[in-house]
Amino acid sequence: MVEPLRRVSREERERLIREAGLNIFAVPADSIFIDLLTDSGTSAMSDDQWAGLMVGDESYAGSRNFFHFQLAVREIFGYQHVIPTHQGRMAENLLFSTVLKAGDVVPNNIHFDTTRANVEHQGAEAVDLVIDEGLDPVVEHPFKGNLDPAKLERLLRERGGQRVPLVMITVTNNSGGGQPVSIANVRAVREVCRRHGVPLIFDACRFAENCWLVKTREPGFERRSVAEIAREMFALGDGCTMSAKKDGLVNIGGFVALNNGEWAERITNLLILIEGFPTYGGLAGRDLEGMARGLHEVLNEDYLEFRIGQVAHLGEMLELAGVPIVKPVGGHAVYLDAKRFLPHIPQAQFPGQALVVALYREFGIRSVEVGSLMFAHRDPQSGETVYPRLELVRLAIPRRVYTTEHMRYVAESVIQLYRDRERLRGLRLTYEAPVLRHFTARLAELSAAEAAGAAR
Ligand code: P70
Repeated sequence: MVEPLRRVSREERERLIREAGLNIFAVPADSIFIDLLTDSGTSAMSDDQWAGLMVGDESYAGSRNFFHFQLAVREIFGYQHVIPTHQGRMAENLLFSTVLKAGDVVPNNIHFDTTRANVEHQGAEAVDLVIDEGLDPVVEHPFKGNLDPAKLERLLRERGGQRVPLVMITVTNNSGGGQPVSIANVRAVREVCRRHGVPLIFDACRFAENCWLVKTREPGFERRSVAEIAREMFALGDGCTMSAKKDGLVNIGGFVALNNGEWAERITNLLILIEGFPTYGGLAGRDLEGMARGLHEVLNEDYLEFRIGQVAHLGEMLELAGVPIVKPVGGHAVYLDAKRFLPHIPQAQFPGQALVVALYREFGIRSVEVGSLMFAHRDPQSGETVYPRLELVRLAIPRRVYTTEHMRYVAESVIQLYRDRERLRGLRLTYEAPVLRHFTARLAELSAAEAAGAAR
């Protein structure tokens, strides 16, 4: 199947982004030339997955596709209890509303936006404990997604009064640049968790990409298959949440998988209340079949080599031209370092979002900000705005969709924008929602005088 791409004139793009309140989420998708907003739900399904849709069994209870799906998850992840959901944030919501209480603490390498929001929605605190290298866009380290075991040990000791019902590790670490976590690190974190009696749960969205990077970067794993590496990794934990819209290679789907039968039972009861019967969990039977097949396909090493290679190639083209990016390039995306790209725009003026707007307006490319618009928040004690260390713009590559030629167009566009960077101006918010504001925020461009005044 081929999909036409539409070229939209610069005037039309200028009008559309203005009408969208400078929020790229509000621009209609058919007015976008190359869409790198997300790798989530945007992958192309294979012939085998499409064939699987044709054998969808839409029985309310006990659909055969559920059993295929359950078997695939048990084989790949090794967890006994498999609970389907319509996407990742529902898996998070079900898990957190079952096991968290107000005042609890949840450590993670870096929580992604929906994960943090779902933890905070329960009145609990989301704490990011990535290694220091993971917060530095320039330093080279093969596993910048690693969770710092010493920071975890300290937290578990010092927060004696507060409950830590689980520790999470996000593979790969999306908010930190799609960076992988090593098996050695998972072992070290596992050991700290074991000593303190705390379960370890993976956010497994991009597990196959993480395991491929283990195979190619971690000594001792060169000859192991990605499937074996995945089994080894998940055996070190007690369960996972998953958005199958990433490494499940489907357009919709997710799950919670656990070894703890008591948690699984409570989650299943909540699932029936808000999502659906336990053998479909908010999905159609055919969607479960697509996931069952996608979870196996994603472990194909020819595919992974091409996939990770395509992302790396985009990174190399940008780096050769001196464009500041997060190094090394991780799994699913190249991240532009907006702080170094636009040093004349202070973080309070959303340099990342200014870059996102310009990439669309000038070249029809959609990217997403992972910086102050997504993560800045007011400190409840001091009332001051706390800015994230990283101010990034993510160019996420959908799986099995774009060619090298498309990547070349993206690279040439970003390089041209980098040459013209001094023309870009900062932004200010005109509307923000109380949670996950980046999805619906509206912004305006500062005038030259306003920008100079605000920067002073
Ligand atoms: C993305 C999407 C989703 C996600 C994730 C991790 C590590 C859980 C989820 C939730 C979200 C997004 C961001 C910007 C633009 C569009 C979409 N990540 N954990 O692209 O899963 O979306 O299925 O509820 O990355 O990274 P779900």
